[in-house]
Amino acid sequence: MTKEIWDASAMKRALTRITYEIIERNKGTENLVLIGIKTRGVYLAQRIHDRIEKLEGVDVPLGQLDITLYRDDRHDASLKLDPVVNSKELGVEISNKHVILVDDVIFTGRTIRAAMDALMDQGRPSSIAVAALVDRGHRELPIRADFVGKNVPTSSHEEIAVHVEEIDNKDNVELKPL
Ligand code: 3GP
Ligand code: 5GP
Ligand code: MG
Repeated sequence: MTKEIWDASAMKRALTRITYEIIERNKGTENLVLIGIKTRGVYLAQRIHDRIEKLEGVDVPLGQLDITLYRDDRHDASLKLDPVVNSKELGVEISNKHVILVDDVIFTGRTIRAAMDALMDQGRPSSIAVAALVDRGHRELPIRADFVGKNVPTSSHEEIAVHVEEIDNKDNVELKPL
């Protein structure tokens, strides 16, 4: 059975809170760069960008990373999904910047690891932090999110559906059986 965890207004509030937290922790917006991870992370990063612009009047550089999952059939016992970086084209300069990676869901941490590799191939950021709308647990690497909308403990038979207006014609977060 699908359960709605957040409706559109709760999701908007969480993004607003995350935006304030980012500005507070960075002591402003200096040297800040937002990088959204495709697909939905890009739209969430855009929203954080727009909120920063409203609050601080600053147009923070906004880039994106194309990381998708593919089924790793090299070890078929697991048949797990592994992230691949499809394009390292970020669209922004990251050297000496405080980079915030934005994704909809953080799960095993492998996507963030791939994203960090891609970033560090292209420059030397002063720092990298992670913002995720939902942390569903099950980390397989020593990686954490610095800014979290909500921690949602999930089983391996469940997944989180994050819907965004831009793609899904609605904003909400649901917990669904696989
Ligand atoms: P999204 O980023 O556009 O939301 O990251 C690749 C896509 O895989 C994501 O798209 C996400 O929606 C989808 N996905 C959904 N459920 C899972 C899951 O349980 N594990 C993984 N690895 N990806 C999932
Ligand atoms: P990772 O396991 O690498 O942390 O997550 C892999 C990718 O799949 C990330 O982009 C993450 O956003 C997405 N993902 C993992 N689990 C879920 C989930 O339950 N729902 C959604 N929508 N995306 C997920
Ligand atoms: Mg994602």
